[in-house]
Amino acid sequence: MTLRMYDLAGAEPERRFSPYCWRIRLALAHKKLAVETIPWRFTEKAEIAASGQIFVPVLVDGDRWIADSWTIANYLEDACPEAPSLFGGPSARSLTHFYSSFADGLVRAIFPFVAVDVLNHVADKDRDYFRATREKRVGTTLEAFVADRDSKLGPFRASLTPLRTVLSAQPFLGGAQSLYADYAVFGPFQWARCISPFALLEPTDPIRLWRDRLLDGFGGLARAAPAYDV
Ligand SMILES: N[C@@H](CCC(=O)N[C@@H](CS)C(=O)NCC(=O)O)C(=O)O
Repeated sequence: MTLRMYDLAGAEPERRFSPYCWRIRLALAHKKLAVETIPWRFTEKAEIAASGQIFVPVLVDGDRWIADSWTIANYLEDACPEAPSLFGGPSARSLTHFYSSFADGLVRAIFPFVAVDVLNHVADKDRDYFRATREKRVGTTLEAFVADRDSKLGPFRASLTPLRTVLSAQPFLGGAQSLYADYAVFGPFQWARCISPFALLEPTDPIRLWRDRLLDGFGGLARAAPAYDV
């Protein structure tokens, strides 16, 4: 397989910060697949037009263009059955869909903390697009949206209790080893640390310790990315 992946980048080409792309970076590593990542900016829609949609990640396998992280994860699982399973079996695949969807919700839950930090890292040519699309979505300016983020931190951390309970009892959501469920939930936390100095998690939080284990996975793949030490 010769794989390429369009991967969201900021003003600095090496600052890769999409929560959805990070899931797939780790999924590819789990499957022991090499990939060429192509830095992509929000406004470069023409570059991924062959995928028939406007979001990354987009994986290109020969003449196949595959979009949407959940679709890509399933594609990798089916295309490489001999490599370590991303899901751990058919029932686990169905259960993992929930983790993927839960992680999408985490992206929405974290955005009120990092919205302006994202804006500050996007490429110049993306700034107007990012601000306009996101302000339309949240119904206010990005600055107003994050203004009271300190007061939202306690409720956010409390909302993570189910995740914390499980990760206090076992090293990974997958058990002794990480699986795609881990990569899906890791993505939003990696997104946040790649673009924001705001500490979402306390240093001793079992969720942070789990996140750090994933940062160290695959030879420190995710830790090597430009990011803040939070
Ligand atoms: N459901 C998609 C969501 C992907 C997504 O929202 N990607 C963002 C980057 S984090 C994007 O490409 N946004 C382009 C835009 O907002 O125009 C997936 O799971 O891959």
